[in-house]
Amino acid sequence: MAGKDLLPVILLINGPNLNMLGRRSKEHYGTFTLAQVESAFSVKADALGVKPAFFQSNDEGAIITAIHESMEYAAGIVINAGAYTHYSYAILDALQLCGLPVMEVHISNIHKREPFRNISVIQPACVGQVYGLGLDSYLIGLEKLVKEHVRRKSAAESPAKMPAEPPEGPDLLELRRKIGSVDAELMEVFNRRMALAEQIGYLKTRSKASVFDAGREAEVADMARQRADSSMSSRVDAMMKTMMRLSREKQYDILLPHDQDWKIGNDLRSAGSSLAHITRAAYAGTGGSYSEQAAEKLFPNAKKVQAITFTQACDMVLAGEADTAVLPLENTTAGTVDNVYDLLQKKNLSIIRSITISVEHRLAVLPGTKFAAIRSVASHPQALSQCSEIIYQKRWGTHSSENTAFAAEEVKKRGDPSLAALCSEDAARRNGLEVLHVDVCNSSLNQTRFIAVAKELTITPDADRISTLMHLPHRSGALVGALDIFADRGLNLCSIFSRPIANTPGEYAFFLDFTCPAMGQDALLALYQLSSEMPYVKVLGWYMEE
Ligand code: CA2
Repeated sequence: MAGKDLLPVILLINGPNLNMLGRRSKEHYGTFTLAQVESAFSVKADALGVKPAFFQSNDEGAIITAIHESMEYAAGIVINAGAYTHYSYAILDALQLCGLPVMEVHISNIHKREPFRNISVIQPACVGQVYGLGLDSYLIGLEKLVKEHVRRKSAAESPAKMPAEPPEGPDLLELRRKIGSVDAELMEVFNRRMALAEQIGYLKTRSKASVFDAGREAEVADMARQRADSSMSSRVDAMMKTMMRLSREKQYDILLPHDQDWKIGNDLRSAGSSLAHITRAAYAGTGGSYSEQAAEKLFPNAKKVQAITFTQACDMVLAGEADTAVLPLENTTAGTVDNVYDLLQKKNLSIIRSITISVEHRLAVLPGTKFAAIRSVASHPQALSQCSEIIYQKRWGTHSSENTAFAAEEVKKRGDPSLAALCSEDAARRNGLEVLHVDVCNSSLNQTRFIAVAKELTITPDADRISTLMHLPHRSGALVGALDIFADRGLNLCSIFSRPIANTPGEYAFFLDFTCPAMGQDALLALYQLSSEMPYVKVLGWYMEE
């Protein structure tokens, strides 16, 4: 208790009729109740490092006694003496004799009301007078009093800088109980705010006004910051951001079913739901490439069509020469295949399926070649980086090829025993190469994730992953804000990646993937919100991950 005992006590006295706040005369005294005044006063007192005490009475004598008694324990008084302000010399005397610093406060602007209210007879006993700010008069009065007039029992630093002593035993319980009751109040206020947001949502179904209004949000944030202790500004900002995002979410819940013009929603709803039309699957590489293996696993009945590059495979789809192109997107060791991400940005293609396959590179040489004779290796840059450790150790030179199967072909064509290929077992066999039994991969768990892209968006009933592409606004916290929208809807982020946006230096496109069932309402609502608030949002696909 030692730390607590050191806290100066500030007594808040409310005079006659103030127990009726919130019930009548709302034009003068607002809609808040005395309980809300006391609760806001407590929060402010906590932030200022003082302990609040409360007294209200409609009786002059009782107020005077409370002032006398406060001399025993209080370090200052904040008083709204009600109508006694204007004529109680008895209260003036009590305040003067108690010798404590006193701050006079009024909810209304007493100087702009009836002449009798312009006069305060208790003013000579007070260090100041705050009026006309509604509930804030109490809080500002308290802050001024504490910061400028209250002598601390400990000569130590200010409470903002002085961390509270760690609570022990019963104190912790007591503090938790208090937090519990603050939380209950918070929930009441939260419910009220959400109910108002809901009403605004319904208004906007008619007015079509946009849900996000940066100017209005800045105003609300400023107002909140002004009501908080300056040391809490950034926390108040974070809380208000969350509050406003949740309010917007409530409004989007209401607006989505009424919005027939939402382009993404209409595209998603009119997407195909079957992959039966996929009879030709393009892949980049020759027979035996990992892309061919992925295409075979994804579409066993489709005819496999070879392309030289990833771009060519995509163009075949766009030209109608293939129904899908199977492309590698990321590898557990070597990371992302950046130019496939770039193709997803540039080409108007949708992801319709994805699969992860184990990639086991082999060291393939001309028959009869000894390991020691190898001087260089050929493969796709990804494969070279997946085998970088042995390449570095053996000081091998590297030749980059379009894909791993081409590398095997190259070794066969050149007939040079010092050149080996890093390729699949299948590619080695098809080119008559011999596989040397050496571990070449940096990691024993080497997997590559492939995607199949098509011209039309197709959402099969077993879809469980959504891939999106977004451009974010130049605002601090924009990425966190976008992620929060998904998190608030309970959606799991499974991948995030960014690439520069072509021709706009310094700007990035974000690829965000989430797990969620086909056409799940939560995902639709998150997309609806994002497409309303972000400069650019595209659904790259909603598909099944094998
Ligand atoms: O503005 C203030 O805070 C006052 O001190 C309030 C006093 C008034 O007599 C002063 O002139 C200014 C009275 C408060 C009366 O409170 C009511 C609460 C609910 C309904 C009617 C009155």
